[in-house]
Amino acid sequence: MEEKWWKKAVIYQIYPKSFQDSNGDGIGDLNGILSRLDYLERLGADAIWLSPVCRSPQDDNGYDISDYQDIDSMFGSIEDMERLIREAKKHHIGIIMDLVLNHSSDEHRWFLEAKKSRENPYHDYYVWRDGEKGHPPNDMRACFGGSAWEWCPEVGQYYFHQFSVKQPDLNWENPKVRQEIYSMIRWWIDKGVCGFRMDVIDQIAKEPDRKITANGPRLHEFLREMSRETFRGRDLITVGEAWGATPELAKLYSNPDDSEFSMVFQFEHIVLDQEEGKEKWDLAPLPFLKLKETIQRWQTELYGCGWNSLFWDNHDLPRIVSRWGNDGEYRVESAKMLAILLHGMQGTPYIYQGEELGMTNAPYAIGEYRDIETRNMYRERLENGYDEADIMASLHAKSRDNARTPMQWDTSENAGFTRGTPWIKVNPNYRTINAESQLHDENSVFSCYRKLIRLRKTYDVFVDGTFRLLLEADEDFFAYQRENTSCRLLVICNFFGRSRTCPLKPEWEQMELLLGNYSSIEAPEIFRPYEARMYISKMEA
Ligand code: TEU
Ligand code: CA
Repeated sequence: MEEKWWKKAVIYQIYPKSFQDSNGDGIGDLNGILSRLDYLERLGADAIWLSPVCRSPQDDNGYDISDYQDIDSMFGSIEDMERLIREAKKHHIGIIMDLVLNHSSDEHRWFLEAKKSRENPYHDYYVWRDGEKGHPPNDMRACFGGSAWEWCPEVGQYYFHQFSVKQPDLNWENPKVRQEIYSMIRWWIDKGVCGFRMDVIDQIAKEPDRKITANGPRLHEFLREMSRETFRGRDLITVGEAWGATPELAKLYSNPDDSEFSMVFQFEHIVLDQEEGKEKWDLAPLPFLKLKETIQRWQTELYGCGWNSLFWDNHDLPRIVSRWGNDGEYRVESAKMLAILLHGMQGTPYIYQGEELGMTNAPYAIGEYRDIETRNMYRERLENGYDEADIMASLHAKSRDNARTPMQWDTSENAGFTRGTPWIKVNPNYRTINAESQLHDENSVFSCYRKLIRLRKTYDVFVDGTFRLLLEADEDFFAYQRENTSCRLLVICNFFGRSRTCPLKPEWEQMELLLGNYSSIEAPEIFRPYEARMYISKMEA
């Protein structure tokens, strides 16, 4: 297994708007991140993925970019970015940029030109269709609600947008668009970034006349061209967001021949707790056996022919300790259990800001939410007659703002995030859940993550060991083992809040306890609520 640095690395995702404000305007910024590099180095992160900081009208919190080669003034300047890249390197941390290539902002100069006339040289940078006002080309819906077609009176045509009206889809069929994008990527590579996260990259080869968005026919042709023209052969990490990925497709995306990306974010495990064929708002209990089967399939099918990303959280997802752990009595134990379970697997682990503290969801009142997806869903579901209490229950469980409340640093006002008024309310539980109270506590969630990051660098079995699921039909335990020629790793997690006797005792008796989430073990065969243990044994040479 050839050595790529990102196979041993752990990536930390920062949502800049909510990480650390440095100038008192209530909005996180680049100089705020600069001031927290010591914290990130102490955790042991090898790189930080920054959600977009480029110039944007902020309709979708920066995922609507109006200038790919300038920093939005709310986050700082391009000089601040260059300094952050330099200083992060001194802390042995790389910077991964978030590239939003499926669409731009409607305030990007390309679109401002495009809508001037059908003959404008930039018109075909976007996806236009003739039609009559009030009669869109077809009934495709946008991800944030409403039609995916917006009437543009200036040219008497519709333009296509898979996301908000202010996020017109780029036309990847147009080679000029592709070349503009490749030159922008090379510009960022020359700035010294260590990699890229590619936003909804499986949707760029869209064919709206055939209602195709994800996995379009020319997708891998475009991805291979992009790789050849930009990051291929360089020691960069590239991770594509691919909601429609399957293990078969992931073998293309993460082919070790370097033809496309290092890996993708796939979401098959993420969508398990919603009603089949419905939306994420239509809540369903987590099918635990299906979760184990899904994760096992991804681990085994990519072994030796691809590479997994490992994550529970990101800026679009609710916080895992509230979602599949227990954010009440067993918050610390379950947060650590979920960390041990994930970080023992093969792949590159991603830690989302605050996950390393066991930060929780924030059940807000509707007026305290900021996210366009949340606001549109609330309005649409009310209009469609949903019960308001049910709507709020869905938002409390799944709103993206659960992940976007400010980072909880300490017990000072606004959790040390800002001395101004935060752009979104700080979760009131910051007085008990914050970094300052955990940094020097050996039993904290933070210390558990720090140990896991170091274990991944110490034992090759985390990187190249095989994966075998154990107790497949057990309704409480998620257990697996990893093995290579020199080591065996055994991870046993009680995924729920009932104490259980574990039938794997013969397995661990000759093994060394590497890490657990309870400070001591009285009766080894009893796994307490959310108890997790990682055992290791060295094979006879
Ligand atoms: O997300 C892609 C995407 O499909 C998600 O928005 C998902 O549909 C939604 O979160 C499920 O509730 C990427 C970015 O991660 C997201 O923040 C952006 O809003 C979106 O693309 C558009 O750029
Ligand atoms: Ca600021």
